[in-house]
Amino acid sequence: MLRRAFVSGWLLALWVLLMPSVGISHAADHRDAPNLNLENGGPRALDINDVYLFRSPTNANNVVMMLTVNPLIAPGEVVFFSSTGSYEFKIDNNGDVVPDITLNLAFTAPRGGKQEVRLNRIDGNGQPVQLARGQTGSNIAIRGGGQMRADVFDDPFFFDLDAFRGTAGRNFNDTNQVDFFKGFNTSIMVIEVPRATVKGSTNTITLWCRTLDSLGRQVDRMAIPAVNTAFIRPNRFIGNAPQGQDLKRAFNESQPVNDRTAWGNEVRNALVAFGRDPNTAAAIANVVLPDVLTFDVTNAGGFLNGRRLADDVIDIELNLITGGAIPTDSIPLNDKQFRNQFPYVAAPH
Ligand SMILES: [Ca+2]
Ligand SMILES: [Ca+2]
Ligand SMILES: [Ca+2]
Ligand SMILES: [Ca+2]
Repeated sequence: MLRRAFVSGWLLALWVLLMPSVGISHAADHRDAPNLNLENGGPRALDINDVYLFRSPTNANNVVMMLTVNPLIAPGEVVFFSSTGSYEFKIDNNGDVVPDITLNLAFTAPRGGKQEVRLNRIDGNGQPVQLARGQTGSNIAIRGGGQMRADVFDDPFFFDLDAFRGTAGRNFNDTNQVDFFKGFNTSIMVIEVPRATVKGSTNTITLWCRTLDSLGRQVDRMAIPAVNTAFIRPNRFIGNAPQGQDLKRAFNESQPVNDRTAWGNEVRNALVAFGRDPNTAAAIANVVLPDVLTFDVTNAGGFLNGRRLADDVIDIELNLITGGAIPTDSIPLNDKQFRNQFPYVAAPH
């Protein structure tokens, strides 16, 4: 316990040292970069929180993919998907981390509280093929099998963020466990399709998601929880002025295929700063880079095999980063029970 207290205090001291005082909520990927920060006037609807990928519990031949955006929606707050940008699931199915299938979702401006959504599939650099079209808030059939839905739901992510940051007088050793995301909603795109429509000659695929602005520029990307938030150095600020290169933004605008070359040093250095020896740091860096979810479409297990809704990814990553010194944030599950059928996520608060 003494060791845990020491490491925790040391980790928190490091964290406080690294944190810019701009009120960013570092989490799975919620508000990960200043240009996505609502307080700075950033595009909240293009800020990715989380990506999920798992075998359908109701049909073993189906794969479920989810992308959550719009962090920290309060109950009753009316929030929409971007109608100027778009959302993409990038699937690699031949092991080179270069996407072979893109599933693109685009939304119209809201009318009467609803948006029209179109799902297009793009194979390689080919032409888009429309797979689905319908309204937010309804299940929409997908051509070739499966269904999709886009709506506001309970945020499925759970984490004692204040204890991690050492904010609100909290730490991992106190007796007050609080899920920072309890009671908050988020905007979610849920897609369930037959695995045969996304896999290649083997059963392994990788997935990452990205958001694009109105000019088609990549704004945010995410797959493994907390890679950008935990390992990439934040901006340093003098007053409100950012100093030097915005590494978190650069990470978001880069491609996973280049991750080990571009970000390997950054992640290894962060792990050494967290107290890991260089060899262990290098091994862990090769687990979290490239930042894609790797998934056997026949395997019902969870993270690091894809990511299921209930997987305690924070505990798994705390163990990985601290070598077991901090085994848990003591938040074992979401504040709402997940559904056992499509769309699997819980109704909004
Ligand atoms: Ca994000
Ligand atoms: Ca590929
Ligand atoms: Ca929740
Ligand atoms: Ca936990």
